[in-house]
Amino acid sequence: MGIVSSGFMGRRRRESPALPPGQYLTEGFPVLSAGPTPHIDRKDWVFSFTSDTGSSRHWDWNGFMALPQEDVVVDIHCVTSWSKLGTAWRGVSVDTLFDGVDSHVRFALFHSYDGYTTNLPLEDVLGGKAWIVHEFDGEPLAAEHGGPVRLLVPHLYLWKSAKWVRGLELTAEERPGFWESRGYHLHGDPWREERYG
Ligand SMILES: Nc1nc2c(c(=O)[nH]1)N[C@H]1C(S)=C(S)[C@@H](COP(=O)(O)O)O[C@H]1N2
Ligand SMILES: [Mo]
Repeated sequence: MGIVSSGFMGRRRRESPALPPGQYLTEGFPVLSAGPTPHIDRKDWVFSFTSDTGSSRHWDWNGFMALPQEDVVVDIHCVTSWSKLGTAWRGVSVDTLFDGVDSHVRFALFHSYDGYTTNLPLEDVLGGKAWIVHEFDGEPLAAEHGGPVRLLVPHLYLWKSAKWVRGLELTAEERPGFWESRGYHLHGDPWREERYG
């Protein structure tokens, strides 16, 4: 990248070692959804975990809130080039959902209440890398950002952080999700600029 004379730029892009290549900082929190925002009542909300053999476990709202909760502060990066640093979330580690699960498959497909899906290798959601979150900045997660509950996978582009998440399915093969089957990269690491497949 060359040096751009500042007079031509409406707003200078701030350089920061915390920013992956091609990203700029935003203080706001843009909303990006493929369709209308679904409104899911907490009393109707259920999260389902389905194994590759078809067995499943479910958490309703009270069961989910009774799981160990974690507070995480992380940077998030959207493939449309904005990044937001130091965002604060509260929720359940995906590791907790896997307690007692003995799986031999390598992939998961996450499903959402709006029909959205996204595929993730288990190595990207286990080991303290991903959470099912219900609070942002100390407040219940707003519906447009995925409330009551969304997936948060901060080390990958934000399209992987499925909003209005309703479950995960273990799969032997990697099955491309909504954006991954429409040209986005299967993996989505912002530090490697894995934007498109
Ligand atoms: N269920 C669902 N999750 C979704 C989406 C969606 O359309 N439906 N959009 C994805 C995309 S492309 C992005 S960039 C982020 C945006 O999250 P935000 O609206 O909270 O900024 O949500 C992701 N999760
Ligand atoms: Mo996106």
